Amino acid sequence: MLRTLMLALVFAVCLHVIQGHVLQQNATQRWSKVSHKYQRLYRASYYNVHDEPLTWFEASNVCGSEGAHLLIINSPAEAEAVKRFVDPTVETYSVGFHDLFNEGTFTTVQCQSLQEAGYNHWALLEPSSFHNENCGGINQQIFLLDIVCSNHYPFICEYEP
Ligand SMILES: [Ca+2]
Ligand SMILES: [Ca+2]
Repeated sequence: MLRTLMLALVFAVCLHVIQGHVLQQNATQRWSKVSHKYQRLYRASYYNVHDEPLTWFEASNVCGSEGAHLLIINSPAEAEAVKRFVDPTVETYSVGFHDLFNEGTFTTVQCQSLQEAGYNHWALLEPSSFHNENCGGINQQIFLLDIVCSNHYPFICEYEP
């Protein structure tokens, strides 16, 4: 039941993106209230690192409440910008991809494949579990990890105007 609700939520985030415009205006309003917490680091994107560890779903909700989404890395250059920005002692951050819809097929929270998004650099031996690790994370080198969705990690939100 809980899993179904969570999947519905993630799917709603997908739709949110697809529906675009009107909802985007709401997102802009939400973001403007917390924009002072965001830094522009790479191209047009702004980033906010949350140090308080939350589950992946909670993290996704927090980013949504800020009019943003969990970080989607779209290029090695964006990964490099993120690397310079985050706390280098944190081993894992939650970011915006998962394989909740289709086991083993990882998609971003904007429903693109990792290849389409533009960054598909997995850490060594990752993805490591096809059954218990359905959410996305990054390590200190900003390589991708699959992580347990209910584990608590710091996370990064991204806002794209
Ligand atoms: Ca991005
Ligand atoms: Ca893993």
